[in-house]
Amino acid sequence: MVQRKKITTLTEFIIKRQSEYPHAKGAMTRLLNDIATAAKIVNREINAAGLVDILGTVGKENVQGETQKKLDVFANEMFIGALKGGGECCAIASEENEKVISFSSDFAELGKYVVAIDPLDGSSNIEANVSIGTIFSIYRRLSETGGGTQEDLLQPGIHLAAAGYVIYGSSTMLVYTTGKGVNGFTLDPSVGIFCLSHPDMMFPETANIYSVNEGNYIHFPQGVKKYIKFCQEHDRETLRPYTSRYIGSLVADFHRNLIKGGIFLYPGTTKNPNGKLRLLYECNPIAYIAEQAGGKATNGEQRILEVLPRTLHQRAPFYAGPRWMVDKVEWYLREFPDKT
Ligand code: AHM
Ligand code: MG
Repeated sequence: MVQRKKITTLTEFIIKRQSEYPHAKGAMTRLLNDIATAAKIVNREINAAGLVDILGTVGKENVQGETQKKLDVFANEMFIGALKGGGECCAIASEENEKVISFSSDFAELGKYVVAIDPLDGSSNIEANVSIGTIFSIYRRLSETGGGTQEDLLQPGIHLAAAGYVIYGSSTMLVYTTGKGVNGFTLDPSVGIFCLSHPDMMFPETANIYSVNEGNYIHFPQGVKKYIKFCQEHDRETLRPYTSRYIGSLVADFHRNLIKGGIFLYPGTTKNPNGKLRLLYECNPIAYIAEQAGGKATNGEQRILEVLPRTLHQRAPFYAGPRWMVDKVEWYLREFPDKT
């Protein structure tokens, strides 16, 4: 008889984790479930994206007479709706919205969490059928009553209660941490259930990938230029030259590097000293996962999770990967500072 391994679903897993906290009332469990449910609906729409041209173009009516929405707008509305309806969250900051969306309720007590979300990161890749993702961060609110505020969301990453991402790739995965390791769940599309497929994810000990948009090389800080040259040098013992891999979709690039071993770099440039990625929606959650997987994330000078956010959409240079690789970039940045 063929022995099958017992499948652990995402819901089973988070409930089991909740039981490790004697005073937990299940709010985080419900919140993560709300995110997973919205992710499944977004996943369905992404999978159908290639049919949009046949069924009706974006902005026009489709065959059912419904107006087609751009996928990033759809994803944003889906996550906001799920979190609002779920009741465990009192405010959301989304990369798609300028201001905090604060929830109010006349009849129910508002949830004790706030969520920062990039509903569809890398969405410019959709038309090329390239992997994209959702990135989320969960904090406990600081305010005591009413709807959540901007201050609730401007907390440094060290105060994260949970963070994760969903990758819509060759298969769809949800990867998350609540500060006790990183676990990955693959969606079984036939039944619509996330199943534990990657328990206790850690960066592998050996790593030889570097991921950076080298088209910007000329504008990079000296230290990064030197580090890239270091990656390209020949040295058998340290597996150099490293392999260069860059998708241009943060979740996909980071996820590959987590599985195969590699560093992700999005440096500041002469034109944009803070780089491109957003501290709240992209850097902090990925940094939390990187650290929980035995790695490290920095802006080149400071641990990402210790940066105090001042505005919702602020950007930060970002380097994340195995600890020893990030240490090396930091060393180059220190040794080869830019002349001011
Ligand atoms: P977005 O939030 O507008 O989708 O941009 C973020 C994306 C990241 O997923 C990715 O790492 C980066 O932009 C790629 O930028 P670039 O095209 O400059 O290399
Ligand atoms: Mg983004």
